[in-house]
Amino acid sequence: MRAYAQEQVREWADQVEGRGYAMVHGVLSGDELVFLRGTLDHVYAIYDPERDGLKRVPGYHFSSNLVNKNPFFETMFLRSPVYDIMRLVLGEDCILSSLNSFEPLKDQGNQGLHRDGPPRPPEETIALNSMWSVDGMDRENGATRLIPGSHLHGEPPPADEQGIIYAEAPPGSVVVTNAHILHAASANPSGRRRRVMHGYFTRRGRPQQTEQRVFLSAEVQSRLSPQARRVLAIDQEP
Ligand SMILES: O=C(O)CCC(=O)C(=O)O
Repeated sequence: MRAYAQEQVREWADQVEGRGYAMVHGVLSGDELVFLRGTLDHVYAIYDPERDGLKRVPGYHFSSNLVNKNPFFETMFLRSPVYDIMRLVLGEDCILSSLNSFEPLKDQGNQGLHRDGPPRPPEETIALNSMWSVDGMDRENGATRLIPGSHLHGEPPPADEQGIIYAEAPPGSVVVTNAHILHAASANPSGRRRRVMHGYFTRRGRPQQTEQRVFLSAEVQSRLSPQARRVLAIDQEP
């Protein structure tokens, strides 16, 4: 696995706290992207809201509970430098809240700006998201848009979306965001594929969006590493 200099990881963590996002290139290899395209299409096709914990999202390909879907996802969330950034901002013992995948379909996807959770408390960031780009995202296929710095106040989204930028992310890159930032998926007028996985982390002690102990099968739980069990909060309350 690729090693990253501590100073570089620190710089990304500072960006996530300062402007609210960091862009990390080359986290997934070309072979992994080929594998993920096929695997995610299979996962979308067999999605079961009852088993996987969240309703379908009309206008999108969607799956929650990815850790339960393929051994690849049982370690992906521990990968450097994404997990290192999470630990720097959220504490060594931070946990994975959910691992989902989300893709706006042609002419769909124009979400309203929102925060993932409450405004940021003055004392500390509670949660970070990581968006793992499988096909690449740009302005024509529904890139995430966000307002840099908006995690530092609790004001509602501006109607004119002033200050918006598009997180254009080539295949294999990961956009790490402060979960308190105003952001949204954009419309996908081109209909080009835009598969993205969302690895959402939070501080230990906070509830998980997917309570992993409940939603992971006995078979998956039996083969998790001790580190993965800790980060998924399998053996204790989150
Ligand atoms: O995938 C994206 O571009 C953002 C999705 C999002 O913000 C959400 O579903 O809450």
